[in-house]
Amino acid sequence: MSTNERPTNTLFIEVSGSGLPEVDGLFVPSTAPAAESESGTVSSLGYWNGKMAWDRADGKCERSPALSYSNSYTSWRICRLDGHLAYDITTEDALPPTDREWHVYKKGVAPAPSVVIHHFDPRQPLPEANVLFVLGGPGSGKGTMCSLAEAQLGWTHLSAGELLRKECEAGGPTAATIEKYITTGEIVPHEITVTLLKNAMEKATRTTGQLNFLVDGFPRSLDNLEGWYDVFGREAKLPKMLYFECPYEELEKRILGRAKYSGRSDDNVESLKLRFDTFKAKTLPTLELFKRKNNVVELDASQSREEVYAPFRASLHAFTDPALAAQPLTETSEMLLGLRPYPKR
Ligand code: UP5
Ligand code: MG
Repeated sequence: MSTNERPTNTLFIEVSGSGLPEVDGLFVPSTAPAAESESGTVSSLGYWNGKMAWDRADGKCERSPALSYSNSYTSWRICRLDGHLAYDITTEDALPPTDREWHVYKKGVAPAPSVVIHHFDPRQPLPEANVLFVLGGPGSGKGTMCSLAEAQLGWTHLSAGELLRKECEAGGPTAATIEKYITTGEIVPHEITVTLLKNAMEKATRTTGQLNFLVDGFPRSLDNLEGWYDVFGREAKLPKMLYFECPYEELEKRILGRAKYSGRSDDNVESLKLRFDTFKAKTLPTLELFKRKNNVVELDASQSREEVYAPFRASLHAFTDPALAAQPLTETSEMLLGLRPYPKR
């Protein structure tokens, strides 16, 4: 592929925690003019040695691009302000690695930095996300279908319950409150949940460029919806709701099946009954509101996984990348659909 056919470099890179102020900061797509590099590769604007390249956003570095690839050393490198090397990492990866430590030229003085790749300029507000709410009784298959949409169709799945459980495990200041509400099947105060959702959405958008979100298990009450409006604004478009209809007997069967391996403190008959009571009292009025606004797609979730997936996938179609929609089922998707066993744990 010639350099002219490469996609435009639109990624932004944030380097932090290096302990070297002259390295920490934002790196933006390079504006260095096309040139022949040390290995003789002719690069186009935004590229160096055939790979994407970045300049310091403050324009202070003597060397441009200040974050670029060296073919001679097969390594990504970050420069100090004077143009000397501060960090490198030997790899042929197409982008600067974010999952491994970089080699430090002043070992013992400076720690390896953390490198975050942003798909949108972190100095600008994010573009508006495309959100769908997915609701239904406990065990109706929300998580399974949203995971399928993520594995197969490129959507980002955010389970409000999962975010709350992770926050609880992390043991932060809200952990005890969350644990109390989850075990009794009640709804966690919306300030906690909406903040977790907003942060997770922003992080996913910035680091993956992803704008299609399935928000699973939220809003579980009219109060939750108020919390959403408080944070995302009343003028923002109200997301559509996909509602999973499933009778209690089937929910109980599924939750007790899952209880054998889930490790969830609320996967038992007692908690399930409390969760179901909360669902009827608090969540169904939310469904009614969305129905009145003509903003719901109802799906019969009591059917087999494949029978639920077909209409679910169809409801996402308008926003799904056509190339992903056309691809054959991935192994993960086959497992989620129950067509292939999970590997033994
Ligand atoms: N399964 C799935 N689909 C199947 C099918 N079609 N046929 C046969 N089996 C099927 O599925 C459950 C089980 O059924 C799995 O074993 C699956 O393989 C099988 P799953 O996809 O996990 O169902 P899901 O609807 O996601 O069930 P979940 O238990 O997660 O729903 P809940 O709504 O109860 O749980 P959530 O995690 O959303 O919330 C937990 C608690 O967190 C709440 O009770 C509440 O206390 C708190 N919470 C809040 O306070 N606020 C929030 O906004 C969110 C949560
Ligand atoms: Mg779930």
